[in-house]
Amino acid sequence: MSLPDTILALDIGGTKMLAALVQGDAVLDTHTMATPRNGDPETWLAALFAAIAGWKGRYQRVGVAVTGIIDDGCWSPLNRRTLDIPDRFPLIATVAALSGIDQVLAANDAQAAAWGEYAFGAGQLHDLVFLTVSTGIGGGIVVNGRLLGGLAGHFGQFRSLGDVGRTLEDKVSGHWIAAEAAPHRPGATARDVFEAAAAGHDWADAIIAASARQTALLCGNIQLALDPARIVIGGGIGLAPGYLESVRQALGGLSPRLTPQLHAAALAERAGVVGIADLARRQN
Ligand code: BMX
Repeated sequence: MSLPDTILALDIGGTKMLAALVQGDAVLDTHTMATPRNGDPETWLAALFAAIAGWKGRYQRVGVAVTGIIDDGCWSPLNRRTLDIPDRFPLIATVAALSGIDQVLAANDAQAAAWGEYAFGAGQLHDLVFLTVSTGIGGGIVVNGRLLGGLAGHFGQFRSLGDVGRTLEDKVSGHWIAAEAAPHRPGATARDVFEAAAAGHDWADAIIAASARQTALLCGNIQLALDPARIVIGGGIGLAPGYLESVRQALGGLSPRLTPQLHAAALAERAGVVGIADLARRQN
């Protein structure tokens, strides 16, 4: 018999879609699919629900964390290079129809992960800023025990003068790392670049170091803006071997008072599903 607080949690990022059955911080079952880079989110979601059809009856609520922003139950992209979805896709209505459940909560993926890390992971109930360095760069902010919603935490969308049409994440993220690698190794993914760096290729080292310097600068600026007790770093790039250490090294010149306390995300790639499940559970 299923317990009343089993939540179906979905985390839809720019690279993969993760479905999980979650109780508290325990992940009971998972299913992963690559996020299609084109087409209609309705088709992707239908495919995901077909793959987990056997879970029907095991969950009573649904939480959906997505790359992009949610307004009035609708999902829109901020940066189409991270994921090219239509504006104002009716996410909550679509998931309610596919799941047959009307209690559906949707939120930004990094905000959901920030809550997961705060409640169950590296935050240990300390106020924090969570930063995911993944396909894009996302973030979430917990202040006085409250998760900020709306645009809050979208650090990847920061811009600099002179960068016409480009955002910070276009110079740091997995998407950027793969693009920088193309002249050296056509078709290489961000993961291939980390493997090449581990195998001693200087070009790969240089790309990762450039990304880590930008992330360090961002963390220093976040500290000045919000002075969080911790900055928790997650995402496929953020948690890749050696990355966090490179960010710490790049922060080396700062005075101790200005230096952020960096922690690796403890829930790793489960942070989004654990976080959105807890937020869905708390919803009346
Ligand atoms: C982008 C933006 C954020 C998201 C972040 C990380 C889009 C589609 N997404 O900044 O909402 O949190 O990427 O997303 O505009 P991920 O897919 O890399 O996890």
